Amino acid sequence: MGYLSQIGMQEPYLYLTGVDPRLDGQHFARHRGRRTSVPRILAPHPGIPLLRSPTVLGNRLNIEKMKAADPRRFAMANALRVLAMDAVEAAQSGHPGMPMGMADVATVLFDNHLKFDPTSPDWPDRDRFVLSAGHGSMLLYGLLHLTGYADMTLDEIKNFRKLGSRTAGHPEYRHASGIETTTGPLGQGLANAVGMAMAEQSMAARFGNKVVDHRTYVIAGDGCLMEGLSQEAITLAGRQRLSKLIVLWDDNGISIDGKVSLSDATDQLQRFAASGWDVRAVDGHDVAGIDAALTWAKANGKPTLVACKTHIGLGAPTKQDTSKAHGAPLGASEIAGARAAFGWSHGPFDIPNAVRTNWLGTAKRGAAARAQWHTWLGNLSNAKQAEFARVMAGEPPNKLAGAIRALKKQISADQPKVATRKASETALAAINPVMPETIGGSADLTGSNNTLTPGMGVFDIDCRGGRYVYYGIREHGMAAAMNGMALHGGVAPYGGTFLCFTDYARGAMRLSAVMGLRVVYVMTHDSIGLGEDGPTHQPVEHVAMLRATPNINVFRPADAVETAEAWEIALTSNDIPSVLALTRQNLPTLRTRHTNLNLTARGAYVMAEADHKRRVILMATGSEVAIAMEAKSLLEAKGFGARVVSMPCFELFAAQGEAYRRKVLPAGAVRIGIEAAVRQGWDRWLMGERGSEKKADFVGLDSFGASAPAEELYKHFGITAEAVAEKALALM
Ligand SMILES: Cc1ncc(C[n+]2csc(CCOP(=O)(O)OP(=O)(O)O)c2C)c(N)n1
Ligand SMILES: [Mg+2]
Repeated sequence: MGYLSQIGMQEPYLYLTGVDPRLDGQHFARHRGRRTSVPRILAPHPGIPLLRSPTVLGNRLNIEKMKAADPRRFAMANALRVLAMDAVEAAQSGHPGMPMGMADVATVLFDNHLKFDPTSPDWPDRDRFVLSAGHGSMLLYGLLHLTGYADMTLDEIKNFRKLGSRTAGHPEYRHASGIETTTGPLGQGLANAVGMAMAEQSMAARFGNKVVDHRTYVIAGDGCLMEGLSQEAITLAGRQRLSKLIVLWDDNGISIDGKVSLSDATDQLQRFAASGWDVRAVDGHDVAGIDAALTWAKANGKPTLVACKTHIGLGAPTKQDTSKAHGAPLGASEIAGARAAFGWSHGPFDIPNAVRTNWLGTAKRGAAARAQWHTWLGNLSNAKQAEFARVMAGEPPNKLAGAIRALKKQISADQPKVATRKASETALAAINPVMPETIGGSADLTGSNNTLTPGMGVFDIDCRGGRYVYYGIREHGMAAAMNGMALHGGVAPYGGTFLCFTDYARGAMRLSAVMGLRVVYVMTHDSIGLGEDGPTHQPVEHVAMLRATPNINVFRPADAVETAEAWEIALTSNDIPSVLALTRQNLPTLRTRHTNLNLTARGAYVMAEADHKRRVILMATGSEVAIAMEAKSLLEAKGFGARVVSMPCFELFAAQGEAYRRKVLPAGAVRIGIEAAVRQGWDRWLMGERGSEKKADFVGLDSFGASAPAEELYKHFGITAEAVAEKALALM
């Protein structure tokens, strides 16, 4: 049986053969020196059916055909289209074109495939639906409203993009139930979905594939696929053979600047196929074809791309198929014309009851599946059920606190001289056995990031119970996948790279913060202290940049005890990501007296009190706390009392009450900040908080570092105890 008949497609789609597969329509025409209407070839890859692009759908005649083919779904899709047009018009901003083009695909997905239950939006075994093309937010809001999510009222739709509404310009996680992730930065949703699909597999390995058996569906646009991040996501998903990941590509050939062909000639089907995906092309307005393609996608053994050839702004008389439909209100006459084309006689925001009933009916399938799921869950032992509930709620295990306490005690007794990246490995070796939901990994720097501990096993196609992910050299993809895992729930992701390559992961790290996700970034080689690799690898502005980002805890622990404490905070903070900036070079243990209290949780604390009358406060983080301790000795030897304040986490210190901050940073003394990085971010502690400009200085860096052994670099850049003591003396 041919592919077309398999997915229920007939006229006017033809197999094309004998055409140079490297040439799409435009290239072909240009090749011959003139522009003709040579059809674009969608699938010129051996084994992939060649389809001729639908060229006429979308005009009046074909809208009639769509109606005739399936009046019920046609009307359901029109409801999505008019809600998008009307909401964007009311807001006088937004993106109507994408929802109008993808309404038919979304209708078929929700009507016949997606497993969801609006009465229980967080039901763990629901399918995940990710609108990666987040600018088409009205498609998601329309779907949530029409399928009966209680918090997505018609008023919310009418208040699209208004302050305080659930219907933000782009879908915001936690603003409304059914929004699985924040999207808008293109490509992120697609990459989140990879992590969701991995988490599903991991959870299925732990709890059985009856209790955990769901798919992840993505609607991605041309923009999502053009972003570099998509390459990382696609190749990771292909390598991991995430067969329950299904991407529906809104192949409308249009982006903001005009035709996609202005800037891209990629054969996406070949790209995905080359990365290990199964791929199919379908007419995105042919509901029977979409339905068949989804049935096929669910059955195959690889991640699946369904390229849905659509018309952006379907039905808009002059704006359809143009970038004018992308991101602006269509205007009254276009809206009226589209309504006429659809045969839609209802006013703005008015959805006829029959259509509403059909939409509400789509939720029945999920309700039945959820009832069945409860039976499966009930078949697990009580202990297993409790464990499932615990990990889904993101609660740390009872044993975690004890494990950290024991480790700290051990470190204070042994007083090892180790790099904090090594201390992090030691902490993980204590944590991972008592916290089975952790999923670790590294972007090809496992041996440098020290992220792998014994017994984790490797997460792989035949070993979904493995807890270590070889992410490959995909920092951004790793970060976005970790976001997806955290969003999915049930797992606690952490992943490593060099702190300098925060830049590569930044887009997704920002979204960890925006969404408030428990994701732990293990960022090693955190300063010039990494030595010989030189300026390209030596972060100087990264800690400042991370601190400038709201809602991230940035830890720069001074020794192995602080490292263990930072891990405890990171894993028990369920609504904020954490960055652990860790050294390559060895550091002494400074916390030699054990206390059960997690001092790092205060953000800053007195590491060593002044012996003589306090004249100086030395504030430092990470590797520079040891330098501050040496400087203290130099000053004390001269009779000047110096307090050393370790500041492993600015954010947590800033969150302490005034009384505590005053205790740590009292008025009067000279203040020196020490950090092998740029000064930005330090002035609050140096000059604010009862400090004064005349009595404050900073020892750090304002250039990119250099290539040499670490010790030489510290001397070269003047980050030494002597330099610190000198600056303090100069201010007294
Ligand atoms: C990372 C990122 N870069 C740029 C944008 C701005 N932007 C929003 S939509 C869009 C075009 C996307 O084109 P496509 O996905 O084809 O959407 P369509 O026009 O088909 O709806 C751009 C550039 C963005 N949202 N995210
Ligand atoms: Mg597009």
